[in-house]
Amino acid sequence: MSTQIIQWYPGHIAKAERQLNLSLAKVDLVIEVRDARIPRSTSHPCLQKWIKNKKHLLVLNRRDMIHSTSLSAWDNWFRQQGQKALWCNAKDGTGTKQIKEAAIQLGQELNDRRKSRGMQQRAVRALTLGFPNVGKSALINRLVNRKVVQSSRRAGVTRSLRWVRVGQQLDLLDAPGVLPSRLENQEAALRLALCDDIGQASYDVESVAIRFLRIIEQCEQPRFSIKPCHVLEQRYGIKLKEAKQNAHLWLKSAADHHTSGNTNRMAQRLLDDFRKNLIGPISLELP
Ligand SMILES: Nc1nc2c(ncn2[C@@H]2O[C@H](COP(=O)(O)OP(=O)(O)OP(=O)(O)O)[C@@H](O)[C@H]2O)c(=O)[nH]1
Ligand SMILES: [Mg+2]
Repeated sequence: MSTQIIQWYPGHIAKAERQLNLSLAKVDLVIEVRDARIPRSTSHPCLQKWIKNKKHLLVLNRRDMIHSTSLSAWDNWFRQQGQKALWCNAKDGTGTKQIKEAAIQLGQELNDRRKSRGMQQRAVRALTLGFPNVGKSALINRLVNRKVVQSSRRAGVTRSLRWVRVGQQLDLLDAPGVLPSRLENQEAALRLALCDDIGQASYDVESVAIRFLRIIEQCEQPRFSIKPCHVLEQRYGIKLKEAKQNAHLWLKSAADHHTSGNTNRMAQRLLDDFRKNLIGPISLELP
């Protein structure tokens, strides 16, 4: 991307990072949550520094928002890097049982060590860490099978730390999402904006929608699945050909049809539909 369209680092994120640094001392395990659509862009550069010698679980959430072929490709890639990815859908609960079991298993290992040193056993303390809106709070609610923490569509919902007990063996700490203070790569910033991981105050909705249309044009999906550009065409009745020539033209035509010519509202609708998974599974990053 040639021009910088996305600016951020709101004050509440700086506060979130300070809170995070204080709470890290109190936990044994970091459950890192990333967005399956953008596993690279939701990997925080400070992660290794934060984890140090703590236990670590890597969770890829929103598995329902990508195609199974992309999931397998990423899963293999992580394996090659010596990492095991736990895939889940924190909205309907798929894969969350395995996360709970893995956390408890790591807690057991910690307790075995404590026991061998003559110390009392206790529940493992885990912190959910990740970018805003990746689904950390939704995951916690799934792990306890109750709505105990607030979870909703916009980034920056969780503003303070909150401990949640999951049975006798696991204590979870819900924390606000964190972002790197600087992001040199504007392509990654665009993907974070598309996935609603950064607040809308940081960018111009129309510019982001135009760039999304250009991604859609080139989007290669696995064989037998409908191409996202065809989904767009079916959904909004605007031919792909127009978008191919000019994403601005597509937005204008779609706005004429659906939002009384208001391109800003149309841009918002397009992004909302993507975020609600109405344009089909789209991997914005592949290994
Ligand atoms: N489709 C789908 N939606 C999900 C999934 N996980 C979470 N969501 C939705 O994504 C939205 C954001 O979830 P949150 O749990 O608030 O995300 P968070 O990481 O806690 O966000 P912050 O507190 O802002 O950092 C909610 O509307 C969830 O219902 C998932 O796996 N699939
Ligand atoms: Mg939250």
